Amino acid sequence: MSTPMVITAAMVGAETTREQTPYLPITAEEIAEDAAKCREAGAAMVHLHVRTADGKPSQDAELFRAAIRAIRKRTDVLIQTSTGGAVGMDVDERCGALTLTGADRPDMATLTTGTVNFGEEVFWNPRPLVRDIAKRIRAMGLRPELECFDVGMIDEARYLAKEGLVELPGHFDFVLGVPGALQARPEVLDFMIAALPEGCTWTVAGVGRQQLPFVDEAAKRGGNARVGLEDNIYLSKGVLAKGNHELVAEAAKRVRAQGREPATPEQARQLLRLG
Ligand code: KMH
Ligand code: ZN
Repeated sequence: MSTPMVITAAMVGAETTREQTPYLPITAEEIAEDAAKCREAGAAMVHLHVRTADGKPSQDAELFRAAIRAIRKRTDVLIQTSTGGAVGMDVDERCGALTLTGADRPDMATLTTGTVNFGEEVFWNPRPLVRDIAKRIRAMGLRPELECFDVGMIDEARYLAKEGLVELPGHFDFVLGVPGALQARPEVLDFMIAALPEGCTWTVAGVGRQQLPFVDEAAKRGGNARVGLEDNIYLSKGVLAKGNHELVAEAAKRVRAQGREPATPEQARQLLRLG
């Protein structure tokens, strides 16, 4: 039997707007309703950003708390909160979700291990800032998803492990296709996988039109995939996805076509060593 495949739904993000798609969830209730549908469609985890009532990207702890509570009221999907936020946010703002404790604590948090061009802007992650976020994640007893927008960020994770700030083997997310960064091509994915430390697991998040094709690429290679409105708003050319769940349903179809099954949250917890 092949390993179940973890589908993560990156539901909100910081860049997608309601002008681009009316199906972007913004309020806690909208996020929770779509998250429950994502779980039914095959997602084991959601990657979470939050927004203010007027749709602006935010990392506010209370907005995260409301979204996490609403999601957990409806579904058992795992919740991975963003520490990336939006470009230009400072470290305390980015780490809003890392102040949540008890029943509101997320299951996982992202950790981007280096700086990268991000369209016309820069997603700023110098070593001292990455160390700071890594320490906060570790202090909460969480394991990070090591988000890598380029291959050097994998080596940087090794460096952080030497400093004792992250544990290896760990779980990586390759974000491929951000304008100005590493693009989504199959040979790039092979190179990223080959660069991983022994025993690590990985997810690939293809941005834009490469999102769904990279579910196939991940399934073929024994990896995991991320889909969702953070990275792509189209189900097919010119057809908007009517919510994250439609992208998850399409991903699950592709996973099964490759002879694998979408993982449950419990299986994902085991596979990603979340304890
Ligand atoms: N919005 C991007 C600048 C993360 O969630 O950790 C960064 C991002 C990464 O989305
Ligand atoms: Zn994100």
